[in-house]
Amino acid sequence: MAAKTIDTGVRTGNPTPETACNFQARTLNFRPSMSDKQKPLILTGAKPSGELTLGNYLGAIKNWAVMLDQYECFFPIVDLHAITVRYVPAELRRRTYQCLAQYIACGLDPEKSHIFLQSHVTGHTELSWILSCLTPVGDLHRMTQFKEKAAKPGASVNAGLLFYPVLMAADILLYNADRVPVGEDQKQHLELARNIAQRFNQTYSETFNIPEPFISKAGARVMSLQDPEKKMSKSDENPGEAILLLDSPKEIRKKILSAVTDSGREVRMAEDKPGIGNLLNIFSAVTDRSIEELEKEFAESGYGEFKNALADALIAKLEPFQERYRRLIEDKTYMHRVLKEGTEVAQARACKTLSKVYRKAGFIERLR
Ligand code: AQP
Repeated sequence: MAAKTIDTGVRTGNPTPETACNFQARTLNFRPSMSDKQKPLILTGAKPSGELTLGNYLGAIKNWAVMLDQYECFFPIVDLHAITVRYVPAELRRRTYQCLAQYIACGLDPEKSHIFLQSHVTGHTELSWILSCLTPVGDLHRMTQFKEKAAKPGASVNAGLLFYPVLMAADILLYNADRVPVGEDQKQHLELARNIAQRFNQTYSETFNIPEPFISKAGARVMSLQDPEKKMSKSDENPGEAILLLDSPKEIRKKILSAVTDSGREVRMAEDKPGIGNLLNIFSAVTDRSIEELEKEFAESGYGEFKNALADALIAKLEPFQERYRRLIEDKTYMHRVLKEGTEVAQARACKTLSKVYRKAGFIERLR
């Protein structure tokens, strides 16, 4: 096979080539602990393309926070993904810090996980290029998120928007993640990442784990408050569509009370009740109570009483989070330390994978 004839033989004892990458790994002297070595690795992140929403929290971050003991956790803030749409540089910087403080305030403990910025680790974009050469453009054109974003009025349909899922595949494969916890909206991208990994393994020989999606049932897809057929997003244009994690109690109540509901007045899950169904899902995910229990409790209430109770639950849930956030966002020194430590571990692992990938793909090792 081609891969065998072009293999440079590093595995048989050749000295490791000097690269910017492995230089850093050596200087930082990273050694994973025994317990970390034995744990499966998860990797997942959010992009600082706007303020984090309740959808990001319930569909993703809340579930990551309970995985800290069971997995070795890599939580990048995927800032390079945030520039596929028009953006303001100063806003990106502000939102990146906000996202970091919100990760920690949501319970992603930096002592038990590796939190870093995608743009701080050499390897994401390099691997993405190699993977893009194995990805049919037709596969990318089929991605729902691309189609939706490209169809928005005034959208700039740049190559980055199309190649976004390849960069996402690189984010995952660079760390050889075993599992990727995401909301349901990212399932298609993850499937593509699996296909790309398989294609690389078949073309060059076994290199990547095939990552498994991990989609929690509760909150898997939080829908827009104004259009329950569409998911809640950071980039929603109408502020009434999404609850932001930093919304004030007044804003939260106003958004919930004006959320679209359906005809009738019964609070129950039904095909013809997508608006109430979405609010019930949110209520259930926020309070960890079952839908049946909530349906029973609000069987005699109208929508108004139900919505007010949901607003109360959300405000109570977000209050301690917001207090932690306010303390963290003021402490840049602490945030920089978290990023530095996370980057060191991530970079060491990324370098290892990248040098293996280059070798397998037939590149000559960089010389010392
Ligand atoms: N509405 C949602 N319901 C459940 N999960 C969601 N996620 C996002 N929206 C929902 C999950 O949040 C994680 C981080 O998402 P991301 O920032 O990487 O990108 P995204 O999915 O594109 O999020 P947004 O909010 O829709 O951003 P924009 O508007 O900028 O595109 C992911 O695990 C995602 O599944």
